[in-house]
Amino acid sequence: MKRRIRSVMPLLATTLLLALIAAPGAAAAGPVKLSYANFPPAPTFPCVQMERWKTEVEQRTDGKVAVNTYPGGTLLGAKAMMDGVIAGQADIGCLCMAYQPGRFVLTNATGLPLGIPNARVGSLVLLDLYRKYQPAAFGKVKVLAMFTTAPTNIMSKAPVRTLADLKGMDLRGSGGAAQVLGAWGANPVGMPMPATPEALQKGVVKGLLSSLEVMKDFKFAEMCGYATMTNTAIYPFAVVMNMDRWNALPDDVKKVMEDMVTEQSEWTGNYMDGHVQDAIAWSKKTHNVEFISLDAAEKAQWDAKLAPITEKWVAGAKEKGLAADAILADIKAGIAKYSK
Ligand code: DTR
Repeated sequence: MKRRIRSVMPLLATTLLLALIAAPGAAAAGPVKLSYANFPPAPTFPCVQMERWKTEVEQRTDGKVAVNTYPGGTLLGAKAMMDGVIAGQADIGCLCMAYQPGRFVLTNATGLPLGIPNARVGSLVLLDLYRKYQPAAFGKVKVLAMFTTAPTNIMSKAPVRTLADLKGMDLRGSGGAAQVLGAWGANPVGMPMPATPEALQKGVVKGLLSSLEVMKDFKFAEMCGYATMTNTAIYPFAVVMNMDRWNALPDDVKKVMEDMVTEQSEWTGNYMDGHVQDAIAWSKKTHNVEFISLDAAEKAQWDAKLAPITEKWVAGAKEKGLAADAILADIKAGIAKYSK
């Protein structure tokens, strides 16, 4: 008898093991693990908002979800983000729409010089625009947040006080910001933000057009002694999730994430606006950066040069069958609504 039991033991053990392997869901009752890719370094605002989202989601789902974050392009780089998420190389990814301007034509309209006054307003306007028009560019992913930078300003090694100072200057900017630089007579050099510190160091560019928090987060204040307050076009961002991974989530987890879309977008806008103020104070105090204001007459000249950018976008968007005039009207109405 004993012998017989002993002989079936290995069989039982094997059966049990096979059952465990065949039913990983039942065996591993641990959290759903999600990978979240981001392209810039950890201290920058896209990654700060990523960590905030991770913490909130993990708490609000009572540990049903564990988010592994990958800042600094360690999982997906700036331009590979959207396709990488669609292909499932990362479950979630954060992308800057300006790095692929032809791909996100509709939502990139928020990057036109239309007077978005701050990142909070920009983020809410962008999210509304996305929700209303549901652009095909986001059709293969689940959008978890959309937000914008604060308006952009010139940071440079040499002072820029007039359009003449800007003429032919090699400055870094992507998408809408690159068009703005071109319209002012500078020489726009396109590259994602993480490539910019080296380009500045090597002198490939003499400055950049971006939101000012990068003076602190990328320590550009060490190399750029001047900032010219142009307060122009923002950069739009999106956080997207692989559709199959989204569909496979339990309903209560989906609800937590769904409920966070507007909140996270607005939180990021507010964080950005506050952080820009910190970065300005820090740059003045720590590196004695001079912040140059344009007088009204000079600013009017700069603004006048930007009108053709919007006209060009309207023509291109109409060619693609987009309701360009309505889109611009919605952006302007959204700016008025959220600026109150
Ligand atoms: N200004 C855009 C986007 C941007 C602004 N701040 C950061 C920080 C990290 C990455 C991107 C950005 C840009 O210049 O690319």
